[in-house]
Amino acid sequence: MILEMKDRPMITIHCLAYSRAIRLVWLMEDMHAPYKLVQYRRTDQFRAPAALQKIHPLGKSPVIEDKDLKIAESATCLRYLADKFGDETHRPTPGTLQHVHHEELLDYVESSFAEVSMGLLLPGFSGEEPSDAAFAAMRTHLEYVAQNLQPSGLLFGDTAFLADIQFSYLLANLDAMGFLDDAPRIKTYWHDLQQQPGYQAAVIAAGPMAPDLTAKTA
Ligand SMILES: N[C@@H](CCC(=O)N[C@@H](CS)C(=O)NCC(=O)O)C(=O)O
Repeated sequence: MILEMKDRPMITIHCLAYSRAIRLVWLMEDMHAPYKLVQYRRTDQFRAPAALQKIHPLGKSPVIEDKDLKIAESATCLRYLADKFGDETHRPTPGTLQHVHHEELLDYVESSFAEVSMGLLLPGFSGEEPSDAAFAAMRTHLEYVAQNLQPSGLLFGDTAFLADIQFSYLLANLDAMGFLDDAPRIKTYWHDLQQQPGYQAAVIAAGPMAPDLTAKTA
């Protein structure tokens, strides 16, 4: 929902198509928090357009603006937004071991899981076969993620926490390329994430997290 409300803080989300920024839209929708969405198309080479370079020196998405403050890095943005709106429903209680574990998983996604995922996604996007080493590394990480899931649920229950939201973008792209086909528990996890109301609202507002690869080959 894109609202301008007088007495509530207005966050701007700079959102590239098919990008990690859709994670932030999901959280804002879950919190019913007002935000302004500025959308950018990808170039023909599937890169960010030059316009994003004017927003932040790295020229990547997401970037959020809150008055004079600009923040990149989706994990930092998620934490900032949850704190800003006093949200208590997307993280375990502070001071508990669960909370520490949640922070660990939230950081793990971009610090470790993304690199291993990109080992498959980047060759995949160029129509090349990833290396055996890349597949082996992915298997190790997908097993680790599966070990952290509740027996029949998400990471911490049935509703998405920040770490679940953070996983969504990479899982969407891995699944779109068929790289989750041999990982049934992770495939179910991704299926369950897509049933979350915040995910569905985010996709309506900002578009899908992964391009429809079947459309290209049809
Ligand atoms: N670690 C950063 C990654 C940001 C990032 O790489 N964003 C991608 C979109 S998902 C991007 O802007 N790519 C366009 C490009 O590099 O040209 C985060 O979690 O926000």
